[in-house]
Amino acid sequence: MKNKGSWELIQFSSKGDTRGELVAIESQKEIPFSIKRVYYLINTKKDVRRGFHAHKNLDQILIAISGSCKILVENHKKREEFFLNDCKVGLRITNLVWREMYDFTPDCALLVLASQHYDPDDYIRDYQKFAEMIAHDSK
Ligand code: T46
Repeated sequence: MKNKGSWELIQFSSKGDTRGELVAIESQKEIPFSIKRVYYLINTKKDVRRGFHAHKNLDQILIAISGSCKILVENHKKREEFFLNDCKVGLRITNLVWREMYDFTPDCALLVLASQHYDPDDYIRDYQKFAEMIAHDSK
């Protein structure tokens, strides 16, 4: 996969007029891959942290459609925290990136656009194993 172990913010444009706004997102345009799956996290309880894994082969875009949450991402070089509170911004996370999501507001709806169908075997849930994989991969 191109851009493995990386992340970036993607700004979506809004087609606003006097009635309000509309944000359109298309595969291979705003989204740099073909979208095979869409899911969303809602009603996440206060003080809950989710995620705690990386993926072997998955590109995703996370968008806080309403409310806000924080995302911590980590690759072989650095850790970075993002505050997602704008439905016109997506956080793209490629494979081999550890992620944790937390500080969800009660109204947070975190939409995720994914490049692959759901595959439990694609998850790396052991942080030590993840650390070994990225250390090996960066040589
Ligand atoms: C990720 C972050 C951002 C499915 O049945 N289908 C699916 O497509 C997904 C994503 C999950 N599930 C089931 C598996 C579990 O029984 O939904 C339950 C919760 O999934 P999980 O504990 O993996 O959720 P999070 O919030 O820890 O992580 C999710 C995604 O799984 C993951 O790929 O990058 O959101």
